[in-house]
Amino acid sequence: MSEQESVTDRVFGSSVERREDRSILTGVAEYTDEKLPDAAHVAILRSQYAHATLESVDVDQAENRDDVVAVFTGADVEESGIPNDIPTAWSLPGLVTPQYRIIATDKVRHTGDAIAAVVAEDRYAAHNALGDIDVTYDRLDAVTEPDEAVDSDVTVHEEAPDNVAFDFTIGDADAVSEAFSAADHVTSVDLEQPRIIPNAVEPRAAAADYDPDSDDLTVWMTSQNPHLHRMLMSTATLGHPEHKLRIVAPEVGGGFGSKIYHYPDEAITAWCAKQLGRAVTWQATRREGYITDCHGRDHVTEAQLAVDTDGSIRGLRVETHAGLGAHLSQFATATPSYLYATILSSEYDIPAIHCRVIGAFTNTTPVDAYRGAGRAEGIYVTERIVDAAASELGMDPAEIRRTNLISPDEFPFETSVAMVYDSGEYETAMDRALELVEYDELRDRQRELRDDDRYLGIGIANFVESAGLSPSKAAGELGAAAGGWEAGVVRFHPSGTVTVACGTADQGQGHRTTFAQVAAEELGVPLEDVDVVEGDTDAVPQGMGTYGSRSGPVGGGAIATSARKVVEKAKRIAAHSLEASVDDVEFDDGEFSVVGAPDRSVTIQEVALEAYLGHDIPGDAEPGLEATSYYDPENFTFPFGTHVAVVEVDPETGEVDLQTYVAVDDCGEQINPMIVEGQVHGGIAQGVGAALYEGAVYDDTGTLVTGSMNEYALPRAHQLPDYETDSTVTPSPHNPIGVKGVGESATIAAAPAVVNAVVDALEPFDVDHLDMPLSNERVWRAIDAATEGD
Ligand code: MCN
Repeated sequence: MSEQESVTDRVFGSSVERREDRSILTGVAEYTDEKLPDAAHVAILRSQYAHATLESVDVDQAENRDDVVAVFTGADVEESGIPNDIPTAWSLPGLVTPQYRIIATDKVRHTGDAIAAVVAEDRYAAHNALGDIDVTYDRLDAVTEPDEAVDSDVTVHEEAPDNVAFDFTIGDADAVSEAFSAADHVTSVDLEQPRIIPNAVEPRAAAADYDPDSDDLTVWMTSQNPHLHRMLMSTATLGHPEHKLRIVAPEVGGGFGSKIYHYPDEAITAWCAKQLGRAVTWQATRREGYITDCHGRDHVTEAQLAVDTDGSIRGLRVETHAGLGAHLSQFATATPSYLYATILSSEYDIPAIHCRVIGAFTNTTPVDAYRGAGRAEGIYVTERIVDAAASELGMDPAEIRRTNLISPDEFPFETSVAMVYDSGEYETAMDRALELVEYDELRDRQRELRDDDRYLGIGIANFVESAGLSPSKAAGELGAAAGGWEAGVVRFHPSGTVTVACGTADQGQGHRTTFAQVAAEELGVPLEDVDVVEGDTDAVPQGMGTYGSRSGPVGGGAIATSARKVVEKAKRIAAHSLEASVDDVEFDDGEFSVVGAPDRSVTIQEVALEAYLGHDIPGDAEPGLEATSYYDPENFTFPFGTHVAVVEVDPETGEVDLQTYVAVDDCGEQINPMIVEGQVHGGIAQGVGAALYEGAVYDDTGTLVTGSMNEYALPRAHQLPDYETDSTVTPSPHNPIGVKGVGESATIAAAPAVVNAVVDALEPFDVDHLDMPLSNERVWRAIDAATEGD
């Protein structure tokens, strides 16, 4: 334990070192693929085509190989009689939900669809045998773009002849029409947000062990939410009794949303283990991950802003075609509807907003939440169109934002898209960001440089994020098949040390550190005396998992609530042994003492021992000292902030040089400022990646052209500047520890900040919008088109 970690004085809020790092950095940490070293290996045959009828699947030759244990097809899975239907976890009115089989039987709808599974003695044998499976396809035309899908002759699912899975609207259309009629000016922007492919360090993996005698099935897997995976595998795909199914997420090398979902692959792996009565393991290759891990974004949007000449925004109208891919992933419905449309107000008081989203099936990898999910897409629309309006009105982008900011005395603030923001000091954060970047000086410099044909651009993005989906009842009324609560257990051991268990599941966020900080602070015990358990359905009673920046506010809230229950009980026991009334006992820094008689005191560790001895506790108290809470927040938390990007664009090459990046974030109380800063750093990289480099490309046949890291451009360290980060602290008034989420904030802010900066740089060329990714070619072509004939 480092010296820093022993600090118990206000451990909440201090930058203690991450406990997780030593084992990760020294290679001691164990990942799924290492869990069953003697297991047989599963390899999965994927479709050669994006859209085809399966005429026949001949596995004889593969089966006859010496090193092959078995080969299974979709027909074998059907015959086994399991439910075999990966479900969506969020229904919408009129939603079309075609069956999503774990191995295809009659038709394949994207190149990631599974056609057969080989089990062999080793990984190479399993992959080699895939080549011996003979599939006869009847190839069909494919559709890949969501806006084209709804007018296409191609039908992905017979249940949805026009490829429309849902048609969602929110907001008051009449009020928006009135706002547009009354406004001085209307700004329109058409924009596309391309697909993002998640790139965790560890590709997805599963390992399964089945004991036919006890019927116990254990699955280790790369999971962001083991309990949800257990429930879905039990009820929807495998039909294995939930209490006989254990899901364990060991070290998970990053997720970014992609490991939330129940994919066919872990069900196939577990099903093979059951069929064979033998341990099996499956590890995705990177290429396999690119065509099967749910992608993010894929929006085609038309937006209009009604605004007066003084910059006051009157209304916003948005219509989006959202790509869902070939199958409905669990949150594919909620992400482009509720998570997207309800954040369109950003930090502004917009009196009328209306949004329509058409969710469309295409012959592509399923689309679901990716870091920033829905909120990133929504904030991008608003922050782009506000900039476009500023440009058309001849206003400074900072000033149009300032004109419309929700002021601190307006909280709780109800937006016109159904959110009630909990707290915010938007102008303070924005002023701080502008001060750090030296905004006024930069504008002067921009003017000077333009005289020398140099093109500096300054991009501002304000944002609000809805973090920690809740409350459960409201989510249920809107169609969710999952709750917004989190379970937290705080258990004293007789010797005075503490185990905390939480239903969240870390993939790199540092929960073992921050959750220990929360418990240590509440209980007044040394940090090193608290251990944190996560990611195992046998060790944690229940849980909802880690996504949507919920673990800090909701998991942390559950742990604090349990710790407070423990302290309450301990106080009664302490009062009993101090022979004082409970009302006369106070608790401070791990010690109970009698008010006015500080020498009459007992430590919480002494009380813990007494609680387990049970010799001298109040008559109505049970022995033991532990508590479990299912904390169900009354609302989301709403982190916010302002990011500013500064770029210089080379007009000869179109190259964008990202020179400066300033981020001011407010995530309420910070459990661990160093971890918060790390989250902001990682988030900026992913937002910059989306703005400048990333973006999946399909050809017309539905083949993923950017199918590996050779073609899909991820941001490299040398392409990112040193970030300047700062924060303000506006606690969430309803969260037990004042915490708001932070895990996605920077990804949400970075893409619009960078795109706004590039478009600002190109103002002299009258370029009013460019779609991501802003590759050199795309930027150069825009400049070239603008200067043609010059
Ligand atoms: N935290 C804090 N103070 C706050 C808020 C949070 O100290 N006011 C701490 C938390 O205790 C936690 C971390 O910051 O250790 C992130 O907290 P939170 O914002 O609650 O987010 P989650 O832990 O729920 O993580 C999910 C979020 C999401 S949605 C994605 S995507 C993402 C992200 O976190 N994926 C990540 N950050 C990631 N970081 C890594 N290393 N790997 C991923 O896959």
